[in-house]
Amino acid sequence: MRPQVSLSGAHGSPTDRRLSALARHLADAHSAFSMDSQNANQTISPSPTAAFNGDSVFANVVRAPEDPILGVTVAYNKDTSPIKLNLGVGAYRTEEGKPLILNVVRRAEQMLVNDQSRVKEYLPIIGLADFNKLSAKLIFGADSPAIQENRVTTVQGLSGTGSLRVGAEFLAKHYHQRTIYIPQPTWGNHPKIFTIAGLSVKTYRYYDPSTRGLHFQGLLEDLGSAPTGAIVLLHACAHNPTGVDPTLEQWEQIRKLMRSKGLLPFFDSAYQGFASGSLDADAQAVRIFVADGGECLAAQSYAKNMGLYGERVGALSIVCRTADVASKVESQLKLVIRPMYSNPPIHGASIVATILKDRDMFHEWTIELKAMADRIITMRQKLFDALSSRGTPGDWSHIIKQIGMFTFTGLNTEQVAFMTKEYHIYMTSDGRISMAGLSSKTVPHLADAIHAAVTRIV
Ligand code: PLA
Repeated sequence: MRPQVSLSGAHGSPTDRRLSALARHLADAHSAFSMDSQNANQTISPSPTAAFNGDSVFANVVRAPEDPILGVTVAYNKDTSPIKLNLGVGAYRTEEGKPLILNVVRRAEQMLVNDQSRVKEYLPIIGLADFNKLSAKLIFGADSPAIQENRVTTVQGLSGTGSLRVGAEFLAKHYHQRTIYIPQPTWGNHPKIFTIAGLSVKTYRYYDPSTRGLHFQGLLEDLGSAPTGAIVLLHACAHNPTGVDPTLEQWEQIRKLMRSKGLLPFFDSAYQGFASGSLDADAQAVRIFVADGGECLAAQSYAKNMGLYGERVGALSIVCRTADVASKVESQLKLVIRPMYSNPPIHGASIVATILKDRDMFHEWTIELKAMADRIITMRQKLFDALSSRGTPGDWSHIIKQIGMFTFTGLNTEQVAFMTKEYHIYMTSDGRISMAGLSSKTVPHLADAIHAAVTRIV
């Protein structure tokens, strides 16, 4: 029922008119509210009387399992053992086992804080313009013809995950093929991101457990039989979880095959610079696809390579055939973003832009980045040596052959469970360990645990 509102003289003074407008607004709000609550009763509440007799209207909600990766940290945090070790999530730790804030990041933050002219207004829907331009240059190369020809649109995203999600929503809405092929295995969040966005997820063979290397033949066969135009998710470098990347020659073959079938590449670049220590080397795969003039998408994350995990800073670029198409695509990306989170956060993107646009700071970043990559590579060697010296059964050379943040150990679920129970070592149940979470001090403990696991649990 609409409330009775009557104001005499509503057509009189400006005050009366304002009051009259307010009364109309309240009346409308009331009727809208009563409609909402009727709908809610019909569709959501399990019982119309639930709220009155003490039962929760959410009583039917089923408990969800923890996330397979982030849930490892939840379990780790509950463990009170002094020797516990978290090798689950890919988060860089120093030799002292501490999270690292890069010096260049601290410097950039200090500059931002000291700059009194900075404000905290909303960013545009697509984010910080400087950040977007510099991010495209970082991944495609400063001299990329696609950038010079304005064929690239870049929007700021909520780190790698958010950028993938925006790209996926855009494709589900505007691309004619709704099937995306993802590698088997891949980062556990990929299938969820793409499915929830409305794409249909299929897999292509990627990893061969018998060689602990790339299943190149299987990959070519599976992409070769994918329907024309299908989307293909490619890890730009440092494949997660396997640590196995195609060689440049293999990338070239993949590119030829994909272009001949009109498959659309969607690169996930979460580890640029983290794999080899070189930003350019780790972007090679992306760049050979862009160099042929064809189209592709790329999601970038600054979580790992700048250590900005919690700042949630990343970018989505879509390389198009022409500048006109790129600008139309950008207009539609805005329509994806606006109802999702309106516009992205300003702080992390400002840090990145500050570093990328200053030659000295950029140089300092590359040095710190290389130090992180090198420390991870050293940990690979140390773990390999420690297992060799223990005479641990099996071939462990994949530890030094694999690249990036993770080693895909080949340990099975039972062995992982054993290591967690007996040694308080936490890792994902697929046997992936974050090499970035390891230090010289903790290598012997891990090697002991692996040795015990493979000798006791076969
Ligand atoms: N893509 C890949 C391949 C990743 O491994 C990750 C992070 C992301 C995207 C997204 O990262 P971002 O949103 O934080 O930028 N993978 C981590 C963390 C490091 C995670 O699972 O969220 C991992 O441990 O696998």
